[in-house]
Amino acid sequence: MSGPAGFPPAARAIQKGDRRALARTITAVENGDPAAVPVVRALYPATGRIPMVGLTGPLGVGKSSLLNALVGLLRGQGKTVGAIAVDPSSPFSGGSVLGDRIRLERRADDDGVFFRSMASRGEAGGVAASTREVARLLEAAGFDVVFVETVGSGQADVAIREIATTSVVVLVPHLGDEVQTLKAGLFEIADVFDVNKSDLPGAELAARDLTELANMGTTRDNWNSRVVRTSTTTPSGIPELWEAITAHERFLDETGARVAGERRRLAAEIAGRLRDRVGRDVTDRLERDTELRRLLDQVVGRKVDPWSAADRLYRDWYRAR
Ligand SMILES: Nc1nc2c(ncn2[C@@H]2O[C@H](COP(=O)(O)OP(=O)(O)OP(=O)(O)O)[C@@H](O)[C@H]2O)c(=O)[nH]1
Ligand SMILES: [Mg+2]
Repeated sequence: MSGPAGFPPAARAIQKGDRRALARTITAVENGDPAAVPVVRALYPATGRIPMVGLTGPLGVGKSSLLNALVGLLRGQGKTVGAIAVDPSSPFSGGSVLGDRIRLERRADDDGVFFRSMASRGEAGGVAASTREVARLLEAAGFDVVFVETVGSGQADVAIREIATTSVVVLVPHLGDEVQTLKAGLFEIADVFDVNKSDLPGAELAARDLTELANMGTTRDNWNSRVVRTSTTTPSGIPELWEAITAHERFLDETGARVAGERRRLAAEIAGRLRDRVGRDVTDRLERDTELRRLLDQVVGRKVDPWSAADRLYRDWYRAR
């Protein structure tokens, strides 16, 4: 997939708009195929400029329906759109909820749209890493906006925190349980709250509650979270949702928060990559290296505790070099 030292041909093909090269490289990323690495790396300089919009929220609130509606709106404006749907890892996903899920429309004849769903196998960190890489590939392929849909529960929203420039948290009327989810962390990541299914009763009240919550604080960058109401069935509120997203994107540019956010996300990425490597290396050495195997034996035998072992390793093996 890559030339000897130059720019990998697959990377060039992706930048020229070759959708098959794009799809093949995405598959390689998903499979953890090392052949994808030089391609993603070569394209890195061509990334970091477009809106990466996260759509997150509980199962079945209408995230995919909204994504379809937003794609329709943006295509109408002549914008091209890439979208990634990260499959729910919740055990409920195999049940009736999944059966009722909206499939992202294929739009096979439209080159200005590219949908891809990613299986959330493996641990959440792995999904976040490969989702981020796929998002970069989509940007390098020239799409004007990239959406990432995730189920906002547990670890899945880590992907959003690490990727999105604007995060939309989607909820529905009758917030009961969802408000608990908010307290568990979704609230901090929401630049925009969307009360979807606002054709159902209770939407106004839910929006009012959320506005109150949103007014209680600002996000890290001093942005006041916006609250909008949508219905994908009526349909209504879709342009307003997009306007709230672009308002946040403008805010990022006007205040310098875009660069600050990039720094934060990339610092986390570098630390994460290093953590993975060092972790793998230590695990490996603890079994293979004679001296370290002895150390592990002592921990197993309760002669040394794991804290001291880690301290010793850190001091002798990593800090020293
Ligand atoms: N009444 C009403 N139903 C909606 C609306 N938007 C979506 N739905 C329905 O809600 C169900 C779930 O929609 P999806 O778009 O698949 O929701 P999702 O959040 O992507 O679902 P998961 O990906 O499984 O978490 C479907 O039956 C939709 O038809 C809406 O605005 N009003
Ligand atoms: Mg969905």
